[in-house]
Amino acid sequence: MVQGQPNLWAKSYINDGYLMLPDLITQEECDDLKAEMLKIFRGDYPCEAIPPMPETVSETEVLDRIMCVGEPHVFSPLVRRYIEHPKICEVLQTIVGAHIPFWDGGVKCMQSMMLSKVPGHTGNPWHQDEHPIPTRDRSLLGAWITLDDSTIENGCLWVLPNSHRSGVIYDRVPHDKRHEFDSCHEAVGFDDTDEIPIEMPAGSVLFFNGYLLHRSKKNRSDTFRRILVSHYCSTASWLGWKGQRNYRGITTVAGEDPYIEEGHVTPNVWARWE
Ligand SMILES: O=C(O)CCC(=O)C(=O)O
Repeated sequence: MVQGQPNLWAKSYINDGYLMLPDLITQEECDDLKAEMLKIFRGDYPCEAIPPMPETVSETEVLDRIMCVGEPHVFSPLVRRYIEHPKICEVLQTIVGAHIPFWDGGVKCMQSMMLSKVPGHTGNPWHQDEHPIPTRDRSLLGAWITLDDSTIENGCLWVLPNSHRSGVIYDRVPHDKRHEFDSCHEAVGFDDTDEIPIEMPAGSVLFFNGYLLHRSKKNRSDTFRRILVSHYCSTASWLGWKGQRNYRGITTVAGEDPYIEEGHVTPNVWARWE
């Protein structure tokens, strides 16, 4: 674990493919985000993808009905604040493109997601985030904020150390492990015996590279494992994503946007129900 030493953040991130920093988010901030998550999942914001539920429904019932909400920052000013959180941006400006010669420190966010992971919810099988979201310079990074203590029992992230190094993308296929993982396809073709769990206290942030193989397992505890994860890359990278030559549903969080003349689009909010 590296803390308070920006010169070591980049070294550690490049070498290991991930960097875990505790205490970036205060307990109070975690509580604010958890309260906002409840509103979002209950359907308090007018949004076609998330039909409203009555206010009388319990927190567990609200969080149980949806596994993941995509792009909540579009309608939630509070979530929007966290994709631009000053402490997170300080780290991003140091590590996102640290491997790229002459990188100017520019960082853009192209996606946010909130996962509820109540007891009994399944995990997410092996994958690399650059598989669906390819950058041109291997700069994709996930910033995974845990709002609860994230443990092996409640379904923390597992990573395969060094798997980001080769630059190889492993293809994803349907799997038959629905007792453990959700319906997303699973990356295959590598040896996963060296995987390690990343247990994290609430308020910690895991920064991980888009080529790093990672997964999470089923929540077998009686506690929630709520998270907000946002994905970023260098501002200079075109984003050939969602059928676009250079996807423009982005928020610049550090530096200048060299493609500003291409304008912006508003990301579509979505929800994954199983
Ligand atoms: O939080 C999880 O269980 C999975 C998150 C993930 O795989 C990701 O953010 O890429």
